[in-house]
Amino acid sequence: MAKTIDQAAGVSRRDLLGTTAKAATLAGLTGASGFAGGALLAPGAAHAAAQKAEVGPGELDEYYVFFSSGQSGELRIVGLPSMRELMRVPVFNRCSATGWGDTNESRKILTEGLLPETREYLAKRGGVYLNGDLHHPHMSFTDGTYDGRYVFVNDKANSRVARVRCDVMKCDKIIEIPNMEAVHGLRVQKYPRTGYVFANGEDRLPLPNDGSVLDEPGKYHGIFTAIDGDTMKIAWQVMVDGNLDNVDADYQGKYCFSTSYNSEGGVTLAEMTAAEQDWVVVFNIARIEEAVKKGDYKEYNGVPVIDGRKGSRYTRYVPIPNSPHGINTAPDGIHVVANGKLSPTVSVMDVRRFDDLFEDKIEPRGVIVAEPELGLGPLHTAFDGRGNCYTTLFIDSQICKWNLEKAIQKFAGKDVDPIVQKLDVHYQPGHNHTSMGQTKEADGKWLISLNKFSKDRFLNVGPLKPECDQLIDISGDEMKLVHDGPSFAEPHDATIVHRSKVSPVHVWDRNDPLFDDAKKQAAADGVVLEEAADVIRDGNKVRVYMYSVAPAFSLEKFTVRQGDEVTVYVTNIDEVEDLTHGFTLTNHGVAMEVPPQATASITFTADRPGVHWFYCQWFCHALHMEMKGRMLVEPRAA
Ligand code: CUK
Ligand code: CUA
Repeated sequence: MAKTIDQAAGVSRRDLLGTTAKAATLAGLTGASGFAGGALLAPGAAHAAAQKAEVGPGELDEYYVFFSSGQSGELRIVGLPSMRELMRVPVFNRCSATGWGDTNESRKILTEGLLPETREYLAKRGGVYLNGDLHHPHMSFTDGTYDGRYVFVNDKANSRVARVRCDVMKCDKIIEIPNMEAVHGLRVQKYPRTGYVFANGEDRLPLPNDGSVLDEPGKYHGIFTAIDGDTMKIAWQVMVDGNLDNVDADYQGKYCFSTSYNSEGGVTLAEMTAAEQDWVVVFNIARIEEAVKKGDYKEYNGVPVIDGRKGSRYTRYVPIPNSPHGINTAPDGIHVVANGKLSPTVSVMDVRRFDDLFEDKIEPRGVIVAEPELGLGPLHTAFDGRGNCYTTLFIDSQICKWNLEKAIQKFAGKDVDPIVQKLDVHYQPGHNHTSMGQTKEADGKWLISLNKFSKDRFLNVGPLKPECDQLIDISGDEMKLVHDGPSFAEPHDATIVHRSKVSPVHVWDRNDPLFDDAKKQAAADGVVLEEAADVIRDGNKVRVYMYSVAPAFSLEKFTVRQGDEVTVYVTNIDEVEDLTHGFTLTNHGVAMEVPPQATASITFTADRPGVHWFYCQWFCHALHMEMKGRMLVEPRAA
């Protein structure tokens, strides 16, 4: 692929890119920001290369990218290499289009996994959280690669973990994690399968956090959580020292490991960054499972919590220079890169040494096999499957490509330079990702850099700017920037999955468990959802059943009394792909998506006497504008 483009672009473009790379390297050495290097990128070069990433009208992308959206709280699906946004999957946010957060089906998912005290708190706030901070989307694995079942995501804002079904691309489970606050790092077990979903509790808290301990930071703990991805129940937790940041797992199914900052146990910025070294905590999964079996734990909120603080047999603490952030297992299944953040280095651990580490045959630092100095602010590392690593340098605004083998040689004392190339990105990258690069099937074709600042890269839209996600071709010897993509707040992380791994359905299955509650209620009311045009009164509760088929609802009108609690069930009996209907009731804040062969329901109080129209808000037919009906609300007797 790269060959074709090189030929098309000719030698002069290659020379230009060479110049850019050199300038970028210099900029990196002086610690200058990316502006100068960016300006050097010849417009012709960018243009010629961009053709390669273009996916023509009607053509399909080769990869799905599951993008997080940070404080927007949703999951986004983007096609790669086109970088076209294909879908938004609401998870922790309220979605106006789909009714997520308001339909009965979504509210059940949003509330059933909450702790009792959270439910009590939310009773005064509408019953559900409307915000979330979704950082880390990761697909389930079988045998070291993606299996297309689920994408798991975290919510840093309200301490939750959620699961998205990849057959329908909808969230089906959300659980709140007890005993910790701020779920940050999230990754999944790669082998033999997922299995466990690992989630880091970032902020330290007293345990139990019931007010008996307040301003005594010495009594706060970090908590690491393992969730069973099949049942979405918490399997176990481990109490640790320090703040847990990011997490990853090995390809052997034996260990997982978290970067940790604030080994100081401080609560202010100065305290948290005082020490020269923090650590990576390595968790021994077999020993922890054994502890759960033997009962070597304390139970808090129904969860076994194992003591994994320094000195415990369940964990090891590997010293790493100041405040490591990202942690990434290489596709070779052997090496794990912890990224320095406040240190210009990354630390490479060899997982084959972890057995010795746990048997105390080597010192904790004995697992380190390389520690190359890459530049300022290393945050996350991606891999191409050919022995190269790509590390984001937040402060330098660059991606540093470096060779793993050379870094190991250098650490052993050989005079080699592991750095291959530095490429300016725009600006301040956080995560970066390679195609299939977090699996043993890394294919080394594409890299995306998720940049926190866009500054001057797009038309100015006012003080709040989009982020800038850049697509980089890594198939050749040199990294080449081919595309800038603006994105709204704030993709932190992404998972690039080859399309052969995922096969979503086209229409819903009428037997889907999502519709079970509606079916049960309908059966109790003697109603068949697919043929329904019924209004069932049950005291002051009214259940309205209708189906939709383009361009009409089965009910042209229904009548209720002021003050009734009304539940509307709509079943879309159209079988045609993409023929989604909706149900919006004007002046009631009621709206929901009803895709083909699905049932959706929503409950509200009919407190406004008079005539209110409901309509289909998904443009479904030439007579879509006429797809509507009336709710007649009889005034309360005086
Ligand atoms: S963290 Cu955001 S840049 Cu939450 Cu994955 Cu590193
Ligand atoms: Cu149905 Cu528009």
